[in-house]
Amino acid sequence: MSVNTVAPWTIRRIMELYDLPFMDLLFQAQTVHRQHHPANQIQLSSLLSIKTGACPEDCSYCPQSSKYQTELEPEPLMPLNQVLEAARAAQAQGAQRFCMGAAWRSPTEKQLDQVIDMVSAVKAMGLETCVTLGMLKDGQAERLKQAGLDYYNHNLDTSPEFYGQIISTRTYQDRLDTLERVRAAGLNSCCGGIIGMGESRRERAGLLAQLANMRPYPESVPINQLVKVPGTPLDQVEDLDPFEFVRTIAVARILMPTCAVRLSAGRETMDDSTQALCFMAGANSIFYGEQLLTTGNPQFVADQNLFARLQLEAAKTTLSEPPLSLEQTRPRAMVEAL
Ligand code: SAM
Ligand code: DTB
Ligand code: SF4
Repeated sequence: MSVNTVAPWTIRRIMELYDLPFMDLLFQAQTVHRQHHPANQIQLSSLLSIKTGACPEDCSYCPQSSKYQTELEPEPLMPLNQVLEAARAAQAQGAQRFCMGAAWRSPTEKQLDQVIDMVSAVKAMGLETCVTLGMLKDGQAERLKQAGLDYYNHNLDTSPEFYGQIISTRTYQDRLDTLERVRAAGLNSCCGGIIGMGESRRERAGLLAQLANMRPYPESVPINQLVKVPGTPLDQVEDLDPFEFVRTIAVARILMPTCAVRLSAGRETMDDSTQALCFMAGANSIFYGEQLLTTGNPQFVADQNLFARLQLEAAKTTLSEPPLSLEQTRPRAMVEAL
């Protein structure tokens, strides 16, 4: 088969990777990882919720949805000076990217004006910038790009088959349309999902197939473990076997060799050994900071200790490297096996 006519990843091929003996899967993932990334380097992104709660969407996992009774106190859009204070604090701790999240279905032009001021000011501090604001309309991604935005985060969350059990207020196609706008504006795409919502392994494979078959696939792929928040419809869902989460990281690494795979939400309840296995499986990015958007994340000092014990270090910025095409990035042996 010619490398120029690469077939999409099929669910069957992805399931074959998932089904490998655990050690074989990790070995393969770490081998792919080392062909494309410096060993032992982890990218550090810090998160800030710039507008919290009272969201009209019904995402079943989310404490910020207005449809569910959680303990969260809604907060309006944060003033610029507070955002910059948080960005300075994150930078002082060693964060490389500052990600600002808003609980919106989609921003109005006026809201976007305010976010644009935040993006340019954070960028001017020498931090990489990322925002997640919900669905974008025509022209909005271009405005963000002009303001100096590096990444737009918009997750597919799960497979198309399982999606209807999780969200009813926006469609899978709505998400793909926003991701298209992000790409067309020349922004880097940050797109991943949530594992442990009661989906099957086949549905996890379905999410990874969607991500890996994008052309090009996202530069940044956050793999979140569900944070179970009391009051949300998923707060009683059964715990996922940690090895299944590690397998998901490994398969993501093999399918998308050049992307940053982010070990995202869920680290607060994950033991150090599981995190180390995730790094072995090819995770090379984390959310660094004591808060995600509304829920907790490990203390700075805990992460600094973990890095010291594992001899991991903060990565150099990856922004100067242009994304490779799918054909360039899929290892030849895998292409031939398809
Ligand atoms: N409101 C915007 C949107 O959904 O497009 C942006 C913010 S939203 C909170 C960003 C992402 O956070 C979601 O797509 C989801 O993947 C993740 N997320 C939210 N709640 C979570 C939870 N309880 N556990 C894990 N990930 C979660
Ligand atoms: C992503 O994939 N995970 C982050 C970020 N992108 C915006 C959000 C995780 C949120 C976890 C629940 C909370 O703290 O509200
Ligand atoms: Fe709103 Fe985003 Fe939460 Fe969905 S995930 S309820 S869109 S804040």
